[in-house]
Amino acid sequence: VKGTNGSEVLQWKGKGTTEHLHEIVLGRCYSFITAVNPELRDKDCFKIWELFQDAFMYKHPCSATEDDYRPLLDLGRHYIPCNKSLFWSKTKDLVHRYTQANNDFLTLEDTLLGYIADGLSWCGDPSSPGINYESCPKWSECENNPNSVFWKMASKMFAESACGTVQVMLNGSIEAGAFRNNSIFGSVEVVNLNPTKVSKMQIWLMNDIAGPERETCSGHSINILKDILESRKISVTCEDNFRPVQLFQCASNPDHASCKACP
Ligand code: C8R
Repeated sequence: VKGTNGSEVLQWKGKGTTEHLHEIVLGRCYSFITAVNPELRDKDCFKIWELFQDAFMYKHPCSATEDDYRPLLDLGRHYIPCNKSLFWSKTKDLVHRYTQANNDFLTLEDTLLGYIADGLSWCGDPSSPGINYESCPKWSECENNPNSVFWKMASKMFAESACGTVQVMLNGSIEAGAFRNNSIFGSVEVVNLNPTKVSKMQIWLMNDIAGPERETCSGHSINILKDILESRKISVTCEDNFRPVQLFQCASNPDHASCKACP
């Protein structure tokens, strides 16, 4: 495959860099600091784009490192109030429908860097123009690709900054189990919570409204998560199909039995 100036670019199995990445990153950054969280109005969006592109452009997309992203993450980080952090795994749509309507909780995508990068794909290429718009490595091709390294690092930073009571929204309808210790939630966030700052985790275990209900709060993988947290001196509660969240599932499935006021 030829790059825009005719030179050869590497070929991968994942989708390539999002078109108009530069404009999207800048646009999202300005919209975040002006509309979503004006307390951050002094962040330098132009510098954020520069550090973002410095992290991956002209680099081989299988050798991304934490050092590549550190300047970006240092500049992009900001304060997150206690008791608001909401983690998730395999509930991406539902959790964001909920946080968009409820200001009591913040996911990583409700912070500046998560908001900028959500849904985007990017990777570099050693030859000109330094960005591969054709394809990017999947996780199965190489673990240390620019997207994975970014999300792991941003997730670690998000977990480290949590305090008070935190929440996690898990999916009880998936086959692999609601809690998987190889997910980013299981492998990065749980282990980077600071027990001197975080006293409690509330688990919201959501099932797809039409089922299947593969796991409840007494399930095997939930018990593993409870053990890990309790051994770290973080107390745990778990609620099946937390009603305030279930109501968002009901919005798109109002006739289902569990959506009736008096079931
Ligand atoms: N987090 C991780 N990955 C994220 C992300 C995020 O906020 N936002 C996006 N778009 N992604 P999953 P998980 C992308 O298996 O592994 C944080 C990444 O490409 O459902 O447990 C967040 O704070 C990533 O590979 O969940 C949350 O608490 C998948 O989506 C966990 O980590 C992750 O999809 C979720 O990570």
